[in-house]
Amino acid sequence: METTLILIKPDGVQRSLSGEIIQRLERSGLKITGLKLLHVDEALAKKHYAEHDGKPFFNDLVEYICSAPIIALAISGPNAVQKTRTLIGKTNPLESEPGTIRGDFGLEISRNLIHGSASTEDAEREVNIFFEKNEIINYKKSTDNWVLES
Ligand code: IDP
Ligand code: MG
Repeated sequence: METTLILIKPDGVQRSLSGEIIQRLERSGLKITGLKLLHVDEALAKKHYAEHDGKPFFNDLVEYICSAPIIALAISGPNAVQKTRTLIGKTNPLESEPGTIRGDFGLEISRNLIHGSASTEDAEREVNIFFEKNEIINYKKSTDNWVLES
C-alpha cells in the first residue's frame, strides 16, 4: 500500500476542475486519505519544488503555485504513485494522451493543472510536507473487496 501526494494546482481550482479531477482519481479505486484547501506561500513552494531550484522555470513555478488556493490530497492504494502518474499524463499537456488529466484539460507545460509525486521516496517526503500525521486517515470501504482481490 502506498500513499502519494496530489496537488490540484491554482489553474485546476480556478477553472472549476477540482471535482472532475478528484472524480477521476477516486473512481480508479484509489482512496482519498487526506484532503485540504490551502494557499501555498513562497517558503512552502520552494520546499516542495526544491529539486527544481536553479532551473530556468523555477521562479515562475513558485509564483504559479502561490498565485491562488490549491487542493492537496493524499491518495492511497497499491502502486498509488504509478497509477496517479498514469492518470495525470506527461508533464507537458501537449505530449499527454487523451484520457489523461493533463491531456484532456491542459495546453501548456506551465499550466498543467495537477501535481503527482514521481516516486515512492518523493511521495513520502511530499505527503509529510503538506499533511500532519493525524490528518491522514486510513479506513475501510465496503467496496474494497470489489476493487482488490485480496
Ligand atoms: P511533473 O509535475 O510532471 O513531475 P516536473 O519535471 O517535476 O514535472 O516539473 C514540475 C513542474 O514544473 C511541472 O509540473 C510544471 O508545472 C513545471 N515545469 C516543468 N518543466 C517546465 C518547463 O520547461 N517550463 C515551465 N514549467 C515547467
Ligand atoms: Mg515532478
